[in-house]
Amino acid sequence: MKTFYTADHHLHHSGMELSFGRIVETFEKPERAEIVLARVNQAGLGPVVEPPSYPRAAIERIHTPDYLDFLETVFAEWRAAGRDGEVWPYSWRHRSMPMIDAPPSGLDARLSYYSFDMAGSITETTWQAAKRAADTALAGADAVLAGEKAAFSLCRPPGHHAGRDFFGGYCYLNNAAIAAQRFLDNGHDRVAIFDVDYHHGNGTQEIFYDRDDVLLASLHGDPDFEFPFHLGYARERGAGEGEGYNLNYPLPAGTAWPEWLAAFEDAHAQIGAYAPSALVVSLGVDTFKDDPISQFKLESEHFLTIGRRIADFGLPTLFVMEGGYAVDALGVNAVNVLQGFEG
Ligand code: SP5
Ligand code: ZN
Repeated sequence: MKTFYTADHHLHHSGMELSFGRIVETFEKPERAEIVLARVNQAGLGPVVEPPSYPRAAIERIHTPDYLDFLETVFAEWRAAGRDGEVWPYSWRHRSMPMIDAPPSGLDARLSYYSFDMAGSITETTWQAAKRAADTALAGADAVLAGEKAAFSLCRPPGHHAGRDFFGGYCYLNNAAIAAQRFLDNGHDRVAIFDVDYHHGNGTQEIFYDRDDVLLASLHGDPDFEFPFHLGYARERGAGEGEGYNLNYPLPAGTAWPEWLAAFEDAHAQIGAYAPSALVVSLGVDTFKDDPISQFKLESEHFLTIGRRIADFGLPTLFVMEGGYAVDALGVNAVNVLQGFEG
C-alpha cells in the first residue's frame, strides 16, 4: 500500500514535557516518524508519496476557524508579548469554575481555553507541521477514494486527542477525523473509526459524539487511572442522533494480548454490524509492552494479527498514525499492522 509522508513533520518538536514531576525530553519526537518511515522502506510496503497542500476548508469541516486562526498566530503573539521559548498553557478550568462559551481575550486565558493539558507546546512552526499532518491524512483518504484498497497516512504530530477547538495529548489537528469527514464528503454515508491507540481518543469522541454517520470504537487504558482521564468510560455511548455510535472499551493497567483481543473482537463485531462503507484506523502502537508511557503488554507479533483482522472487514481502509513511543520497536510494530492487513 502507499504511505503518505512529508518531512515537514520536523517543523514540530516540543523540546520537553513534564513526566511525574520531572522535565524530560518529550516522548513525541521527530525520530518517531523517521523510524516508521525507515521500516516502511525496509519492509518494501510500497511507494512513499508526498501529500499536496490542501485548502484550509478541508480542515474547517472538523475544526473551528477561530481555533485554526489561534494555532496559526499564537506564537507571534507570544513573541510580541516579549516572551521567549515555546508557547505553553499552564492552567485550566476546574469543575468548580463556570464554563465560558466564547474565547477570552487575554493571551494566557485564550491558551487555556483552546487546550486541556501541557503535553506539547506550540513552536514557531507547529501550525505548519500540524497542517501538513492533516494534508497527509487527506491525501491518504483521497487515495482510498480514488480506488486504493488501503493507504497509510504517516501523520506526525498525532491527532486523536485534538477536538473541534482544542489541542492536548501531543495533538493539534484531528487527522483521523479530518480523513473520516473527507470520506463522508465524497460519497460515503457511514464511516467507522477504529481507535486502537493505548489512550482514549477524547478529541475524536468529542467531534462525533452527537452524530450517527461516524461510529467510533476505542480501546484504551481506563480513564480512572490513565490519561486523558475524565473521558473514555464505557457509559459514554453518544448523544442525540449519535446515541449508540460511540463505543468505549476501557481496560485495566497491565492488560495483555488475550484480554485486549477479546475487547478488540467485541468492537470488531460492533463495527461489522454498523456496516460502514469505509474505515479509518487510528493506529497507535503504544499498547506495546515496552512503551515508556503506557501500561499494556502487547508484543510485536500481535500487531500482525490486528492488521489481519482489520483486513477481514473487506472495507476501503485508511490507517492514520497516532501514538507509540518505544522508538526501537515503533517501526516494526506499526508496519506489522500494515503487513498483517496485506496478508
Ligand atoms: C497520541 C498519544 O498517544 N498521546 C499520548 C499523550 C500522553 N500524555 C501524557 C504522558 C504522560 C507521560 N508520563 C509518564 C511517563 C512514565 N515514565
Ligand atoms: Zn496514545
